[in-house]
Amino acid sequence: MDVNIEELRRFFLTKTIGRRIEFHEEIGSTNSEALRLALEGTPEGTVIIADAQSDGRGRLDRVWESPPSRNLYFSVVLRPGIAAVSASLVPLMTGVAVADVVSQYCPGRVRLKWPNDVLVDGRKICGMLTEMRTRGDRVAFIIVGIGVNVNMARLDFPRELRETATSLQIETACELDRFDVAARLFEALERGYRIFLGGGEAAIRETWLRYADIVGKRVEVVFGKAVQRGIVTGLDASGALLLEGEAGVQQVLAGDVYIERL
Ligand code: BT5
Repeated sequence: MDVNIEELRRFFLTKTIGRRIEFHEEIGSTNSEALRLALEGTPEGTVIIADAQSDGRGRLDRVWESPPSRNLYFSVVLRPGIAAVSASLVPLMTGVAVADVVSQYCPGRVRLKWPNDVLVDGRKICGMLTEMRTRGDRVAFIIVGIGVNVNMARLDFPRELRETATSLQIETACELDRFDVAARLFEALERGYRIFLGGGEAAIRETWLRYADIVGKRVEVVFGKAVQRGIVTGLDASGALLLEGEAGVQQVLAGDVYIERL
């Protein structure tokens, strides 16, 4: 794919996100490259974007399918200069930003699934991987990695994902310009990040919960061999999911959430 980075830059109207952009035809993982550059001191807002990833990463060593010419794979370096304990809302802020953009294409059909999948009518269209490094008790930097399926056709997905994954093209029946989608994502992220830094955590949690539509539902959360069950009552200040179960209210910090069908 022939991408002129200067032309690309004209798409983006943001001040911070994308102030430095590195484009790669193919890379292992944009998150790993962003991590490397962040350790070298690259400024906040640096974006690593790739046409394809040979080692696209999900959580817990899972694979993110990242074929060329179809989708968006990018990672953003953030340096919020805050205490590490305050950083846990960054993934939720990112989820809200992506859900807002996907909603521009699929209004009313977008849901967030804790911790951070974006679904359209129940199918996964985007995954996010947030990685943080600390210095003492402060955040040194956060890498926010985002993969959005833009122009994937159903048959482009491996067989095992065809029922569970989707793309903007499948949902809208239109081929989209990936960089136009990226520009919208950068703007939404910049807006969300400003709200986060300005103390808007409560608004982020509230919007996240609206997209998740999960409060009051009975869920099962699986993390390795551990299973937690209960009814979702909300998110605590740190963004942990709160479950009311037999043993009272428990905090869920990690895992995959399944809504129990009654
Ligand atoms: C995620 O993990 O959803 C995080 C994915 C983050 C990907 C971005 S791309 C840019 C940046 N660079 C990286 O290396 N990563 C980030 P998780 O919740 O663990 O979900 C992974 C699961 O989603 C897999 O096990 C599959 O079931 C499914 N999956 C894999 N590829 C998919 C795709 N393209 N679309 C939808 N589902 C997919």
